Order: sequence, then C-alpha cells, then structure tokens
Amino acid sequence: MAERILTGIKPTGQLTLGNYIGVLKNLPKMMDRGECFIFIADLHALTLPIDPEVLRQNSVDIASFYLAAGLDPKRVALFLQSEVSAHSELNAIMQNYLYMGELSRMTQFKEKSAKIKESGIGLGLFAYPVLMASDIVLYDANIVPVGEDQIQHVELTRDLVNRFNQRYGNVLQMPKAEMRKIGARIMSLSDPTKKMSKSDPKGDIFLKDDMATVRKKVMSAVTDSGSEVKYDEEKKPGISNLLTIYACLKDITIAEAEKHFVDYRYGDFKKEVAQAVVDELEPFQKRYQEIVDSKSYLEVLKEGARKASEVANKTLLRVKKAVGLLISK
Ligand code: ATP
Ligand code: LTN
Repeated sequence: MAERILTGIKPTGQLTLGNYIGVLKNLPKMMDRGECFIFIADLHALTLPIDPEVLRQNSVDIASFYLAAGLDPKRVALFLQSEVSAHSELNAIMQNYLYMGELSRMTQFKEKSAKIKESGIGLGLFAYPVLMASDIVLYDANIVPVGEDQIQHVELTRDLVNRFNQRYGNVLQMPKAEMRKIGARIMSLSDPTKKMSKSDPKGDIFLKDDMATVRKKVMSAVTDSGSEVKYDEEKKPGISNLLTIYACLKDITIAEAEKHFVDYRYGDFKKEVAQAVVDELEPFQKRYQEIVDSKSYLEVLKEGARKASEVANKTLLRVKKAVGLLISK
C-alpha cells in the first residue's frame, strides 16, 4: 500500500531550530514515499491563551516555512486545520473513546498545566490528544513524522484505533510515529537538559533570527567541563547537542561529526557549528521571505483545504455510519 503521511505544527510561537531539524527539514523527502497531508494545527494553538494577531502571523509563518523547506503544493495537501471542518466534527465523536485517566497521564498536559492555576486550565488543553488523534485518523495516515515529545500522543492514538476497531470493525487505519534517529530532540542551548521549545524560548535559535544573533547564540551555548569534542549525553549534554545539530544539518552520523572535530577545542568547534547553522538558515530565510512577500501561501492553503476536505469528509462519513449516526443525504 502506498503510504499516507500526516503531520502538523501548532502556531504557538516562533519556530525554532528544534522544529526545523526534528520535522521540517525531512518533510520534503516524504513526498517520494506517499501522499502527504501537512497542516497548521491552529485549533491546537488555542489550547493556551494567545493573542489573535500573533496566532494569525504565526500561521502565515508556518505555511511559508513549509513551502520554503521544499514542500511542493502540487504534490502535498498543505492546509489550515480550522479550514477543514471534519477535524472538529470527528473530534466531537472521538472524545467519547478516550478516557479522563489516560488524558491526565499525558506528559505534555502535565507540563503545560503545571504552569497555570488549576482554575484556568481549559478543557481543550486536557482534551488535546483527542483532536490530535482525530487529525491523524481522518486521513488514514499510517506514518506520522514527529519529534520525540509527540510520540506519547501518537501511542495514545494507536490505543484509540484499537479500541474503536474492536468495537466497530476495521474502520480506522493504524498509524505509526516516525522519528529521526538523531535530532528528534534538540535541546536548549542555555540548558541542554531541556528541550528547545518555542513556548519556552530560553536557549532557542529561532528560524527568523538574523545571522549575527545565530552566531552569538551558538558561541554562548552552554558547554561542559573538559575540552574534547565527544558525544556523551550524560557527561557532555551541551557538546552532544551541538554535535547533533551539526550532524543533522550536514546529513552525517554523530561518529562522522566526532571524527571531523577530533582535534578541535570548544571555541573553534562552536564557530564551525555556528557556520553550519548560518549556511542552512540564510538561504532558507530568503525563500521564506519571498513566499511571505508574494502571499503565495494563501492560494496554496485554499487548494490544500479543498484537497484535504475531500479525503477527510469520506472518513468522517465512514465513522458516522459505523457508530450509528443516521445519514439523511
Ligand atoms: P510548544 O513549545 O508550543 O509546545 P514546540 O516547539 O514543541 O511547541 P510543536 O508545534 O509542538 O513545537 O512541534 C512541531 C514539531 O516539532 C513536532 O513534531 C515536535 O515533536 C517537533 N519538535 C519540537 N521541538 C523539538 C525539538 N526540540 N527537537 C526536535 N523536534 C522538535
Ligand atoms: N501535537 C503536535 C501538533 C499536531 C500534530 C497533529 C502532529 C497536532 N495534530 C497530528 C502530528 C499529527 C505538536 O504539538 N507538535
């Protein structure tokens, strides 16, 4: 069977080098493997307070970054989650098949809700994985490319599919998360024990940072004691993170990166990592800016929503019939 690939990024903030290495950079390769459904998870971005203008601008950015990364709108359905109403409709059905206990065990929910008063935690934040599972099953996706932090949500989607299919027959396609072997969890440059995350921007490199800032951030990244450039996540988390970034950007293994830097001291090592980031981001930003200026993303998103709706509405109908909702037309 040809593969069906689906993934999304939520427009909660400025995209980081973590988002780029973890997912964006590899997406164009997916076009050769099967049919791709790539979206902007804007409904998910509403699960924590966000300024409307910021949300809109972030959505434009993500659409443009997807295109700048090399996704070809003729071969991929690129769309806004909120413009394919089947996501919300399937969410209303699927919320009955995931349980409070399992939702409250989700790491993302625990981490994000810990930062707010209990009385301010929205239902959407708690029910986040229901919408995400709906996103995935709507397209009969079998491959879901994500960074490490999203694996738990895809696993929960698999539990849902099992539960649903046991009850109603073989209605939903079983998805599988796909993670990069290295680079699925790029760490913060200021605290390499924490994930680089757009909603906790300390130690982030942003995809829109100017090149002088990029160099400065890499040069001031936290390193470890000792002077050897060696990969050791436990003893040298800072150096390991920079080695990972370099290896991913150059498309080489960690061992090859270590070999390249064998005679280097930290300062020169960082300079070369900074150069690698600049070499990648500079042309990428140029493409991004052209897309933003031409507003070509608007037509792409419109056509993407049309293509996505065609597929999503079919699945929705199949699910509605399976659970016993009467269809009048
Ligand atoms: P937030 O901080 O708002 O939770 P985020 O930076 O984690 O956001 P998402 O929109 O949740 O970004 O992620 C988009 C994709 O990028 C997901 O597949 C996620 O797993 C991946 N990703 C996010 N951060 C990293 C990282 N530090 N390293 C590798 N992949 C990442
Ligand atoms: N939860 C993801 C974004 C997301 C997603 C999806 C990813 C929403 N729906 C479906 C893959 C498949 C995140 O926070 N990065």
